[in-house]
Amino acid sequence: MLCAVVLGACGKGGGDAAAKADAIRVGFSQVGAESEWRTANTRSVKEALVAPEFNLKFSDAQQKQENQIKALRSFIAQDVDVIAFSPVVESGWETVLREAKAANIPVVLTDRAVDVSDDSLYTTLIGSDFVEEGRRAARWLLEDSASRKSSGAAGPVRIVDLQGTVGSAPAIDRMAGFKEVIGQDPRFAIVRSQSGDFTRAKGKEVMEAFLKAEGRDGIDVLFAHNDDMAIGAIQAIEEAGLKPGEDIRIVSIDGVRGAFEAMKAGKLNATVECNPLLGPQLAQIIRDVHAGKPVARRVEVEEGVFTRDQAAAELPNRKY
Ligand code: GZL
Repeated sequence: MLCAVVLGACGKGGGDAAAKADAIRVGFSQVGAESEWRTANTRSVKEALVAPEFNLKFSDAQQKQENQIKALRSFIAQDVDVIAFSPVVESGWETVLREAKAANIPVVLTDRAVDVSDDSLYTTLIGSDFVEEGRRAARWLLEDSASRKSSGAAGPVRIVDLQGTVGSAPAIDRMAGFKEVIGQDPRFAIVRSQSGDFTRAKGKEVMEAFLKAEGRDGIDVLFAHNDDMAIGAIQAIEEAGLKPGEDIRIVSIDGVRGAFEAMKAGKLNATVECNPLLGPQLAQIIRDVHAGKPVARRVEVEEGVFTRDQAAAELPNRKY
């Protein structure tokens, strides 16, 4: 076992040994290119896993789990040194991860988690605390609602919830964190909840349906699980003749450039940062795993919350 683990961590024998000796062969399966966040994440990974230290095999799954499973099997067949991937959804990974383990290829999860019965099927997870991101969005809403003069309108603050990809860790956990803070508060009611799959186009489509179902005056707040869906929803709100950021208060998550531009224009009220720039930390984790060094089971990233009044000053500092 020890010998197998050392061999696994230190690269493979056979084949073009000289090339393998020079480069850590990494198979990376990315969710897709569905959002500004994902684009920035891909750029960060590709900039960090560069030759000659790394030999990166990168695959874009176009948000389809079957494409990710195919990619992982291809990496196993190519006998890479390390597999890294951002799982599009939490479930359905047990079999292919057992194949990677049987091939003695360590697996590093980036960004999103998996739900498996055997934690030894992956070495570590590097990414954000999505539950805390959901809590932060709800805490902003509590402060915002407290600071606004009560309109005297009867009943609770009516919230519509634009969820991320169904079954994905960020969608599940952001909702859990948001509900943990306001779910039991009678001053708030989540009146509609539907997935916009983290894309602008779907976010606009779902917001149009929310407005049609609830009526022009039936929505007070939009909680969007990412900025891209919020930006799509802003278009729908404007097309309905309403003022985003005023008639409907909007809080979303990611902190991408588009969100800061929307806040600067007064159309988005707050964004909870979710840092996509995981490349350098991922590269170091892969180096350590490849060298057989122990790595932390969970590596988190530092993040903040930004509001409309901070947008203009912060925009020039944004790295994604
Ligand atoms: C979060 C990441 C999510 C982003 C979305 O870490 O998985 O996926 O919030 C992206 O923008 O599509």
